[in-house]
Amino acid sequence: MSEASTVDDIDVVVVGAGFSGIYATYRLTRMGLTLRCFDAGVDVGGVWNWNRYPGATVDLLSRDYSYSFSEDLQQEWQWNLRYARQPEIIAYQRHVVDRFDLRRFMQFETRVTATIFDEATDRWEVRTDRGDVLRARFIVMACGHLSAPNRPDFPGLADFKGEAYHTGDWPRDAVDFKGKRVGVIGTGSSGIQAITTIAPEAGHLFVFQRTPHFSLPVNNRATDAAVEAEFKRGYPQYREMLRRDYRGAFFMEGTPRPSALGVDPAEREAIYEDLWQKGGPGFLRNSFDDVMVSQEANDTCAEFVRRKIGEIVEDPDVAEKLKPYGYPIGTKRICLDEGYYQTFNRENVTLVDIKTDPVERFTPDGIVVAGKEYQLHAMIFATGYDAFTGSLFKIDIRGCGDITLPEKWRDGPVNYLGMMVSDFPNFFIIQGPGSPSIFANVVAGAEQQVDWVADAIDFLDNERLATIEARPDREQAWAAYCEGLVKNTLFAKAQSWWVGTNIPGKRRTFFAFAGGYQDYAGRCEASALGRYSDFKLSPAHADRQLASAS
Ligand code: NA7
Repeated sequence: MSEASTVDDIDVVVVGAGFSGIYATYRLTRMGLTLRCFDAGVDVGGVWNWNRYPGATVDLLSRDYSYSFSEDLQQEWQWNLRYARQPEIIAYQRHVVDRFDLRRFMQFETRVTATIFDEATDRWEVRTDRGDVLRARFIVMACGHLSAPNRPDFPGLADFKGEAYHTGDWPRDAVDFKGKRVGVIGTGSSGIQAITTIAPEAGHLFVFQRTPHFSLPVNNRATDAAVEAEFKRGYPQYREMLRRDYRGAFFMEGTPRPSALGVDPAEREAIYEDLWQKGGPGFLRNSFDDVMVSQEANDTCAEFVRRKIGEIVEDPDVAEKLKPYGYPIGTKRICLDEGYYQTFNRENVTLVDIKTDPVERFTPDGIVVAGKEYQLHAMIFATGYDAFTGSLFKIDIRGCGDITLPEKWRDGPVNYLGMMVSDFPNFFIIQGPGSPSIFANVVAGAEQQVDWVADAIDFLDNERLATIEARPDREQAWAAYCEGLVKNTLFAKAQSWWVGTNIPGKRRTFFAFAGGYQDYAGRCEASALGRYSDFKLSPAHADRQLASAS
């Protein structure tokens, strides 16, 4: 450990200035704690700062995907779109940071490279790529579960002379695709949004598809000022309702029936049709309770969407290639779109199947599939992320006994309450494995987790304790509980970043807590009410030594 006398000694280091980091900065500085927040980006935004690709849009209602901690803030902010696009989300985040004067705690274009725990002083030493060295009592990892782009190593990629972009690391300056031959690899949410938006501009767009995803119409539109004004009168009650929701978000009106198999086919079709027409994220959830539990029920839903694809896409061969088969609908994150399937009716869009014939190689001028070279001016990689652990493992994180986080998690990312890891005292992970994260409204989740962290710090200070840390027995119990939640569902069948199978060699684990936002928040609250007796709590190191000597 460095002994430099110039080292800042503060209470908290927050890593990341996205939704979680912004709220952590607000909440913890309002408690009077000294804090620095670092972010590698040029400004606030977190994943939204890097996801600048054309068409990037949130898949929850904007009014849900926003902070609830300030009534003034939620009353004064006006969303323009029901599902906000990236520039509007960034504008909102900047507004929050400036309104609450948080920028003075933040340092941008600075990547945290190491956080190392010193057992002798109960302090974390934090280092950055700009040469900062700090000591902090607490670390709040708010670095996002989708912020380490997955960049597959295609043969010959280094030879490609055209422009290359990743949706998760998009340039700040606008990219001009006008008249160009553009390729896209990846048809998850990012790919689907980018393809739909870029197709009208590109000269020709080639979509290289490995696995077709299920995509549903989002039915996005401008918000109505009168409707919003009326809605805002009940905002606090609405937030209260969201806190009791499985996903911490409003999934549109609808009362799911118990079973897709318990109604006759015509009625079932009418229910799916109604939800399809309404659009948005409520399609699965508001249809039938058993669609994510029973394969047979799920098949009815998947077949409905496949039929829709067949109706929308004019070329039957293209339609057939776009239809997802072989996995239950909803086990890869459902995509929401604004005319994705219609895009394939355009003359300037070509779908290339890279499942049957994988990419052979890149050449200086393009890409070769099934012996044919597709010449490209630009290639877009919409290939997703090394989710959950990718962003954490980029940092040299060492806990007690110098154990690194990757060593600790060799057999899977075990922790307690999705936030704390044994041997890593005072180290809080926001939106980490074992927390609702992607299974909930991440803004609501960030507020709930950061509030829990704030209360835990407050408790330690009041009780004159130095550290809080997960207990191994509780970690095992939490892992078993999380696993049990998905065991009898179709989610266990997923092949995607939800379980890590998109990254070669990554251990298969279902990363999110699937018991629902309300259940999760209740368990966190119970721990706090129980005075954190389910954690290992320790006095300061010097007091520990005194106690053991006497
Ligand atoms: P996703 O959902 O992980 O999608 C990545 C896409 O890239 C998906 O179609 C993958 O096909 C494809 N992919 C990944 N690696 C390869 C290789 N090596 N070859 C061909 N195709 C590949 O990431 P997104 O960014 O779209 O979405 C992530 C989340 O961000 C999203 O849910 C929102 O919450 C925001 P595959 O399905 O693996 O066959």
